[in-house]
Amino acid sequence: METTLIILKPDALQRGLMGRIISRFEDKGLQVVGAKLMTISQELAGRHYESHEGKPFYDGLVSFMTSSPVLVLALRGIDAITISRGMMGATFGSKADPGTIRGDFGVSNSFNLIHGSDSPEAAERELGLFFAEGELQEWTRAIEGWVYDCSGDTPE
Ligand code: IDP
Ligand code: MG
Repeated sequence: METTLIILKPDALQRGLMGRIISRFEDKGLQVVGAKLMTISQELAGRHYESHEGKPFYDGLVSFMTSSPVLVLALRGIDAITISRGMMGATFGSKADPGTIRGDFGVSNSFNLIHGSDSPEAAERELGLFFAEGELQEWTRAIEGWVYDCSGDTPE
């Protein structure tokens, strides 16, 4: 099982899209193991996006991400990182395919609704930035045995 860090960005909250976006992940079968409504500080935005420092869009990105509250989620599942990146769609709303979150809900290239970790290393680092020890909930869903085939040694 993999856990990934998702952020519903300020535009998703301002536009009232939180529930519809979370529903997509729940419908798919990913498990919510962490959730936090917060306003990101400049310092945290800088650490989260440190690999983009110096790029032309960096200042605008930090200012956008700190401008109003976000919903931070930790989602768990087999291949949760790749699955959720696929569900998010391409970075730019104008290019993202229909059927994806960015493709269905937005047209902007900078207000693109959602962040998702892009590798296991990034997920570990980003989960550590947003969730303290013990904040992720280890829980078994009542539906687990119907989301995955659990008849063998590992869920499939
Ligand atoms: P990703 O979010 O799809 O992983 P990244 O390339 O990692 O995309 O960029 C991080 C974020 O920076 C994007 O989600 C978007 O909000 C913003 N961004 C990236 N490129 C541009 C750009 O060319 N103009 C404006 N914002 C950008
Ligand atoms: Mg990225």
